[in-house]
Amino acid sequence: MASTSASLIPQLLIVPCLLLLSSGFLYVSEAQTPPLVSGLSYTFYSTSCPNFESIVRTRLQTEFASDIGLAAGLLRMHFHDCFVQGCDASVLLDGSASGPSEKNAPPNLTLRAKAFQIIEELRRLVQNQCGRIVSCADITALAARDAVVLSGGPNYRVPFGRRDSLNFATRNATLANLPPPTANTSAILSSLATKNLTATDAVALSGGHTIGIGHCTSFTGRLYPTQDSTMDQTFANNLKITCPTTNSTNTTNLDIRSPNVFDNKYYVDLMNRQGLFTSDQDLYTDSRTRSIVTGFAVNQSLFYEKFIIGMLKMGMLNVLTGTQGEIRANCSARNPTSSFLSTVVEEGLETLMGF
Ligand code: HEM
Ligand SMILES: *[C@@H]1O[C@H](CO)[C@@H](O)[C@H](O)[C@H]1NC(C)=O
Ligand SMILES: *[C@@H]1O[C@H](CO)[C@@H](O)[C@H](O)[C@H]1NC(C)=O
Ligand SMILES: *[C@@H]1O[C@H](CO)[C@@H](O)[C@H](O)[C@H]1NC(C)=O
Ligand SMILES: *[C@@H]1O[C@H](CO)[C@@H](O)[C@H](O)[C@H]1NC(C)=O
Ligand SMILES: *[C@@H]1O[C@H](CO)[C@@H](O)[C@H](O)[C@H]1NC(C)=O
Ligand SMILES: *[C@@H]1O[C@H](CO)[C@@H](O)[C@H](O)[C@H]1NC(C)=O
Ligand SMILES: *[C@@H]1O[C@H](CO)[C@@H](O)[C@H](O)[C@H]1NC(C)=O
Ligand SMILES: CC(=O)N[C@@H]1CO[C@H](CO)[C@@H](O)[C@@H]1O
Repeated sequence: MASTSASLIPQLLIVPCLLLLSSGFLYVSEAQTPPLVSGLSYTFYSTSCPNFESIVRTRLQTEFASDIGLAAGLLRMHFHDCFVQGCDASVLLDGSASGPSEKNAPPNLTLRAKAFQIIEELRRLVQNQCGRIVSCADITALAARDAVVLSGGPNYRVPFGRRDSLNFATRNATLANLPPPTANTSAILSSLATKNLTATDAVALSGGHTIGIGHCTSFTGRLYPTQDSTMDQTFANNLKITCPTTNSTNTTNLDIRSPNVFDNKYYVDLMNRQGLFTSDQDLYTDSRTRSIVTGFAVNQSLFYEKFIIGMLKMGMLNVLTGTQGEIRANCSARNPTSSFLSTVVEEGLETLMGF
């Protein structure tokens, strides 16, 4: 009996320590964390919606249990949102008669339809509990983080306080801001440089392709009419079976080694000439980024650290804060023209009663 309880004590001590480790945020030191844009904060909803993170996490656990592919859809959604016009949920707005929306521009054609529905479902759950306090842009940023974590990737804290745009981005803005999969490293680096993202950020963020799928049309230019010389032959042969024609509607995994796990295998793929897109494989071909790829391939912790830094920077691109934009009551639509009542709901009754 005495020995049992004696051995129990260290166990009780160890368990919370392990929990702390696994739920902790070990990958990025305080010093490396990019400074927060004014208006964003790690405690933004801690009194106004303390359960925000747990509501989202619980729901996504359920969703991913039935379709882990959704995690990839949600991660990509945040990327597209942030790159086009800023992380303002503009990607979620349905098109209007005034022009084609971001949702309808080619790069977005493959954003999983289900991912839009999930964001809206999360909004409903969160706003049912907290009121119209939490923005669709923040939900999108948090869902991306949880997609990473629940796919086995690193945890990190997400700053909140983003507000939702009043307008959607045009088709032209979308095309101008999202590099195509046919882009070489020069094009990727200069595109990301316009967002103040470095070569390390570019390589780390491309590691998002450690999960998810691509359509044949995104890479058959590397197979036909002539095969890209930087592609492994067996890999190419298999892709030709999946995509017998350039217009095949099939899809294939972005990371052949561990397609549903958020790990560093994407970089191992690149070193083995098994990257799917030109934009991926050229990161290993190009001398400016090759050593970064190799560094991530041999050190997953290093990848995680740089990925988090990249995600934090990306997640702060051109955000709306304070009284800019609005908090949407429906992620796919701008709020009906601001009425006195909706202002009261959003600003809180306290403000009104203060008069
Ligand atoms: C660097 C430039 C990038 C290019 C050129 C690019 C291009 C693409 C393309 C063409 C697809 C496949 C679309 C399809 O054929 O269905 C895709 C999928 C994906 N991308 Fe990227 N991407 C880039 C950066 C990123 C970033 C920064 C992230 C997130 C951190 C990301 C995450 C994803 C994910 C998770 C998928 C899979 C989506 C799914 O399975 O539904 N990508 N990307
Ligand atoms: C969009 O881009 C196309 C091609 O570059 C151009 O012809 C068109 O005028 C642009 N449309 C708008 C609304 O800027
Ligand atoms: C990269 O692509 C651009 C076109 O987007 C092209 O002008 C340039 O020559 C390419 N660079 C290399 C090194 O292939
Ligand atoms: C990049 O940094 C410059 C200088 O700090 C800033 O003026 C610019 O707005 C930044 N660009 C983006 C897209 O954040
Ligand atoms: C889809 O891929 C399978 C093999 O994975 C192939 O047999 C089939 O022909 C492809 N279908 C189309 C429409 O390309
Ligand atoms: C693809 O194109 C070929 C002709 O090039 C056509 O016969 C076939 O029906 C097309 N398939 C799809 C899925 O569009
Ligand atoms: C891997 O990267 C981490 C994070 O930067 C670093 O602390 C560690 O020393 C690296 N490990 C090796 C074996 O280089
Ligand atoms: C949200 O907005 C979209 C686009 O206007 C609309 O189709 C949908 O019915 C709205 N959802 C709700 C719950 O009002
Ligand atoms: C896809 C598209 O055209 N636009 C958005 C983007 O995602 C899904 C997939 O097709 C569509 O249902 C939605 O209309």
